Amino acid sequence: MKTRSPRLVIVSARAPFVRTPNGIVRAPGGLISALLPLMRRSRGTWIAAGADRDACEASELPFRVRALSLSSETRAAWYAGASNGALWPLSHGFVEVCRFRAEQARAYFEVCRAAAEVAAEHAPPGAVVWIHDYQLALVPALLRARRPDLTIGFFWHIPWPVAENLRVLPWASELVEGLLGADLVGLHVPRYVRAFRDTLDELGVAHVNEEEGIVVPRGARHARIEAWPIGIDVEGWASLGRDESVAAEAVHITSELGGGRVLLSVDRMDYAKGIVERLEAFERLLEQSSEVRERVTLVQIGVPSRETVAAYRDLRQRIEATVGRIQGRFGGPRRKPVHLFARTLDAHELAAYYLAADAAIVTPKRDGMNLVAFEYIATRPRPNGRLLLSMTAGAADVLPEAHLVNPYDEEGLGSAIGHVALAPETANDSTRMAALKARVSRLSVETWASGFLARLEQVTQEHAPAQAR
Ligand code: GDG
Repeated sequence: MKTRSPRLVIVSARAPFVRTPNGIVRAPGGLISALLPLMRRSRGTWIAAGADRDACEASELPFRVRALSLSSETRAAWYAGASNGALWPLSHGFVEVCRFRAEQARAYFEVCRAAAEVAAEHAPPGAVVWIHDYQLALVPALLRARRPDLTIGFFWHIPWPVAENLRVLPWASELVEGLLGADLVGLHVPRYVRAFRDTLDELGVAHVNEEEGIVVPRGARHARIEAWPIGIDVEGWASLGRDESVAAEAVHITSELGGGRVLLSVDRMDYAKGIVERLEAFERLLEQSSEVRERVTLVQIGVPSRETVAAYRDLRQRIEATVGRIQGRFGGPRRKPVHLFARTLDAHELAAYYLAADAAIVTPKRDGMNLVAFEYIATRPRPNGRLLLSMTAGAADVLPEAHLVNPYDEEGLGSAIGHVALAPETANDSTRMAALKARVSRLSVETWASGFLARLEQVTQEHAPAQAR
């Protein structure tokens, strides 16, 4: 199987493991959740650009992890600056949050060059190199210049920015040219591929539109851009959901929360996830409905994230202040309408919350895909519970049976939360959840990774020259 090939090299910003006060633990976040099962089974090399070298060396892994030597200034300017202070907000439509600084752009170029050099050094002849995400977008072209023998894939895990927004990035052309060094660029859903096409039009890059995606001729070769929706480790989550100790913990959680209805949200603390807006919508429901006041509890798991970026520190304060205000207005000695966990839970605990929740409230303002929606569905052994999902998340395009909501519509968001919290579950809900379970099963991370890698090898073997328009 292609995914077990020792010739596979993965390049990402973060390492699969990080050092914490409790020892070396799995790093949080969707990308690691997706790639770890794949790399555990392979004997390749993982190049983690921004990783803690000690954690890489100390962890006992069935594959090699290599870190770059970056100064703390370069790392901060690349990661907190150009990546999370510019590309992340730009891609999620938060243009006013973007800060474009020349020294941060220089650091971004420098880190991409360094990652390309390490990949060029470690990749065996003819290897497949799979580069991940917006922090490393220039690596494909830089690596190809050094090692034309390699097959290069890239996956962009966040939304592709609309052309109008990308226009304000001072190095938009370099970003796109960097990506076009890959043989195959994957985005989550077709609407991001359409946005990429708009970008090519805007930049005047010749391309051919095909049913599977876009073909961009690059001299003797061509780059393809296609939609490859990511999935999760379906069996891993399902087996946690069947675990007796997890089920017992779920019963315990429900009873500790007072035995009423439980709503669950799980996010990194990120402004794109719409956490404050969701809390405010819940606060309005508490104002309006005595039933919500008496019977409904919202559990918000909010893993602290990117706290070196000011916008994230401000967000955490706003979240904590909003939860405090709700508690002050509606809480009492025996009743706490919102529980906020500002920490990472272990997978067993998280699975118990997925089981305990009558509904998952997944209402990001914008999200590349959103794996929490998938995990909630996969963990539950039976087709019960409800998923409330933003129409602006990539997941909405692949999970159409969810209860879809516009996270920018205040009244709509409030009434949708009220509905999934209080309306008795019907046969229609269980039909919808059964359909969602079938979809999530088909979208496993294994299928995604092996499908992408097989397609990558296939497109590099196609020599027919593309006809540019
Ligand atoms: C990016 C894109 C895209 C969260 N809290 C805990 C915990 N988590 C895990 C979840 C899930 C992951 O983190 C979050 O994944 P998401 O997909 O929701 O979001 P991002 O981190 O923003 O990921 C996203 C993804 O890449 C993949 O392409 O879907 O759109 O933004 O797996 O389970 N895990 C544990 N404890 C927690 O407290 N164990």
